[in-house]
Amino acid sequence: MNPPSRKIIHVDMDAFFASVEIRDNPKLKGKPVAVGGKADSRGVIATCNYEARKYGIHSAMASAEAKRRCPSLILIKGRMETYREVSAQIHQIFRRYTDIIEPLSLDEAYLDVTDCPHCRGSATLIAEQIRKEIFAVTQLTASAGIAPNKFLAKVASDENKPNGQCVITPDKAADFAAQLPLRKYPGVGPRTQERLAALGLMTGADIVNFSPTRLNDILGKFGTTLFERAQGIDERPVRVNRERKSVGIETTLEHDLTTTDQCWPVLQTLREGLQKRLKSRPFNAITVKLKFQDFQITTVTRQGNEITDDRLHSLLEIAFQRAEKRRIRLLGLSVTLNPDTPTEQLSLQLETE
Ligand code: TTP
Ligand code: MG
Repeated sequence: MNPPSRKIIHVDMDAFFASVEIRDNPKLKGKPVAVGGKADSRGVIATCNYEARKYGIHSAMASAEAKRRCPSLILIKGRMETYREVSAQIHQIFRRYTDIIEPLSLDEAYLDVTDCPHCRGSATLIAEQIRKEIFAVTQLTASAGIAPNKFLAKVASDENKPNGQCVITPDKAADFAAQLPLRKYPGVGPRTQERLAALGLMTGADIVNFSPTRLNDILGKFGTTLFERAQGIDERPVRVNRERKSVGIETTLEHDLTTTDQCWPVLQTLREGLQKRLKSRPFNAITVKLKFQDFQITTVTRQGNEITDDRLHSLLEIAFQRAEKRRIRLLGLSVTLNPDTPTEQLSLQLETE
């Protein structure tokens, strides 16, 4: 017997940081606005409004490049505190409908409303109502995807952005995944997409008709996941408190680095800073993060409760191998705290100043 179909909603605020800034300063309305670091200090764009997106500006683009594309761009530093407050407000609204909430970031969450009695159990109406309440409370718009699983709900929430929603009923799940271009599959970045395109694989349907074994050879474990997703399948539950608490520190480098020897002293400094921040709280895993000149990010994580030179070196080596001749523009170091440790959560970092 098949388990009963689930009802999952993915809610995602529209141009979140930028929308908050425009709400609080209506003079910005209708103008291209971005939130991010300064153009003259290697800052990057965290996000921008839809007017700015018309110029090709997007998250993670260098602010200097964004300014080149749109000289009239209004660049704002950002107010994390306020974004956190709004995030708390929307979560309060979510909780009126379900306790099964999995936050993905400040402005995004999955909700499992399978057993929600509101709106006669219609997830479509629940999503509509949630978006209305969000607007009433925050004057900000959200988009939503409604589907039988997380993967489809996430993709669906992008379909009618901004201020829209999209429903994928269980009977349409397979067809929807089949026609979906692979670049829209979460987890398929530009590089993976290129590798798949080189094999003639462009859509979900192409994946379904491809050999799962070969897919696994090419993409490892993700190959198996992708094969499932391409059929519209995703059994992952909505996990409450999914975020594993971590504490980290990172630095955008003054000048790009090209060797591990150059990275090593920076990593040492990060370790000192992290240890200060940690105040001897116990942890069980260590992560090194590199951002390359093209803004691609890679992370390597190893189990461990101590940041020894050896461990740090090997993490750096592994991460660095993925550079493939690209220069390093940012280095980060973080640890995953043991469960039940009181924490302050690692927040989305704006790379300002
Ligand atoms: P997103 O939901 O990815 O983007 P968005 O809400 O700005 O726009 P969209 O309408 O397309 O959903 O991210 C939410 C917020 O997280 C975003 O406003 C800024 C922040 N953010 C970063 O700080 N760095 C990043 O690289 C990304 C992608 C987002
Ligand atoms: Mg968003």
